Amino acid sequence: MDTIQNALETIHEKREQVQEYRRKQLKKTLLSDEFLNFVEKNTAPFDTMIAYYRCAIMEVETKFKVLDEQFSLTYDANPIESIKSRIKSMDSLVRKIRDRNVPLTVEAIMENITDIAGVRVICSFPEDIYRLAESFVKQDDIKLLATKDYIKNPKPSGYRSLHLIVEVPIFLENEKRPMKVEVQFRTIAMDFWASLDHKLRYKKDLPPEKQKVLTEELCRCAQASAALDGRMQQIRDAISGDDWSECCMDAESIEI
Ligand code: 0O2
Repeated sequence: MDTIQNALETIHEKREQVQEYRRKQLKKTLLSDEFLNFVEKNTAPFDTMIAYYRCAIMEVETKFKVLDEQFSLTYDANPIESIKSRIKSMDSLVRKIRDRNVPLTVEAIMENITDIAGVRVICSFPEDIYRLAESFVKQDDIKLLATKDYIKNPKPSGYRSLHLIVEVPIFLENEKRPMKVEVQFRTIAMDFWASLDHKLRYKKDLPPEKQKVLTEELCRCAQASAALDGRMQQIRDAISGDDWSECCMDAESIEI
């Protein structure tokens, strides 16, 4: 009996330590007292929500792994270079909740914040992005909620990526639950650019003039990198097809 009692006490102590660690971690971030109170009062539903988003990420990742396998059989090449997934950070989540005046309830957060679960699919070639995206949204358990095509319409910063907001079901013990996931498709070059741009955005202590010069230079890099993506696509098309003349002509006309 004593052994069981000791074990229970140890579990209780460990749980307290975990809660304390969690409180400290949360306080290190930008979170307001209001949000901290909300998370503390809703620990179980909040954790459940995050676990459901993790499941949704697993579902979506699996779908892309399956498509990658099938494409490699059909086209003799894997279109996906890598898949990176993330649950939105607390700071970023709180910023969005505040910016959009989302009520502090788990239901309202799940309804209004569509990128808590994010899956980034990195491809070598722009055409593969559209082919994959089309096959993905055609699946009968995927509901497409929104599309933002920053490849055809890049952001002023130069950001390029195809964003899809989808709903995907997760299958739990007694229910099927639709979960929102943001899928970002990028080429390797777009991803390389976005990670450098991200570094610049988070470098808050740069003098404004330097920030401006680097932002402009990054914008030029985005154009050069898009041109390079186009040329690489043409070379790939030429390798797999007969008509290579257009590839060489266009390549000369693109300045990097
Ligand atoms: P994090 O760290 O990923 O959480 P929506 O979410 O669609 O309702 P929002 O936030 O305006 O509305 O969406 P947007 O601008 O279409 O896409 C948001 C995400 O795209 C960002 O996530 C980035 O991951 C990426 N993104 C958009 N614009 C840029 C850009 O100019 N540079 C870089 N590097 N990434 C960009 P979050 O929410 O900012 O952050």
